[in-house]
Amino acid sequence: ANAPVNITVTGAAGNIGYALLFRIASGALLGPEQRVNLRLLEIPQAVKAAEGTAMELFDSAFSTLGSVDIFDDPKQAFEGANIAFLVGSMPRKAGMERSDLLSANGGIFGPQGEALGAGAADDIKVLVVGNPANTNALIAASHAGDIPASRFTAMTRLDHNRALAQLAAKAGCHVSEIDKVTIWGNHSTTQYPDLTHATIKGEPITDILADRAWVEDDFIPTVAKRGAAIIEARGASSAASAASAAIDHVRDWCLGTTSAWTSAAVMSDGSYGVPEGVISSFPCTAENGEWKIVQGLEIDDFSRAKIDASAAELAEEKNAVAAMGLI
Ligand code: NAX
Repeated sequence: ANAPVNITVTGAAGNIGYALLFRIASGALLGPEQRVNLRLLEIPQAVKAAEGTAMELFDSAFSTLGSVDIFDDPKQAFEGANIAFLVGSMPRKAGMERSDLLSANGGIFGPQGEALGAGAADDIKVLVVGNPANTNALIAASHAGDIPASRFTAMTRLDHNRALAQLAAKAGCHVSEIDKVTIWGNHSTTQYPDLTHATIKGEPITDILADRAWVEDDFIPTVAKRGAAIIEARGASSAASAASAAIDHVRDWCLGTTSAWTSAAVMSDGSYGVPEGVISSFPCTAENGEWKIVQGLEIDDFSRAKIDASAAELAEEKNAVAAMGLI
């Protein structure tokens, strides 16, 4: 058997953590043959709750679970990590100033990036889920020493999956029959869910795209604001679907994508006019443990404006954290 894979999950006692840990431990991430060791990072006040989750993991007697360890110190939690899910953060709360939001997250993701740089394994792969995810990933990457920036990614897979589900409902097809959907830009309401290249059973969706009212006034805002709609309905934010998307992202990254492409927020190399050095969502494939941005897609005027707007927001966030000395 392969050596166990060390997986660190931050925010382990939170809602997403509770859904994510059991899926990782049960083999949903790396398959039924791969043993995983879980390393849970929490703030001191939540360590007791993380211990409760660890008791339940223990009680599940998963054949793929090696060990579970709990930490309140990032240096220890990331020691030897092959994969890191950075879920715990300080998301925006009502009335919060942007500078307060960014500095609180700088205080979390700067030290976590440093700890990753100091102790993670050479093949470390980092997925940032905690919001503002793209900029938190940028902060972590900029503190991580020798770890290539390409190992720091942020999650737009939930937005991608939401887009698949909305299109399948509209077209009356199954999500598995859809390919070539893209989320561009920031994991925020400026994101651009793009159906321009989408196919169903390999065929372009010409009729659906011609229904501009549906695409522009229904599909795009529904996907971009789905997080708020879930909060409104459940009284709590998306947790199981977010955990499932996190699994999809990291599984594809480790084992390779199986569709034409998926959506992942990766370090921009300037592709499609997105400024170099921001972590933006792109159409991506993964092979041999590396994400690649799909090249050569035609971008129409509508898409151009949407991509530019979200990229501008990312550049603004980057400038703000740079001005605060957080990157
Ligand atoms: P919860 O508030 O339930 O859990 C967060 C946990 O993180 C808490 O247990 C807290 O103690 C812990 N934490 C805080 N600071 C920490 C630190 N410095 N080190 C370790 N742990 C720390 O939130 P939950 O619903 O689990 O959501 C987690 C994050 O995911 C939020 O930032 C949320 O905004 C973000 N989301 C991102 C999504 C995406 O698509 N990228 C979608 C879902 C979700 O909204």
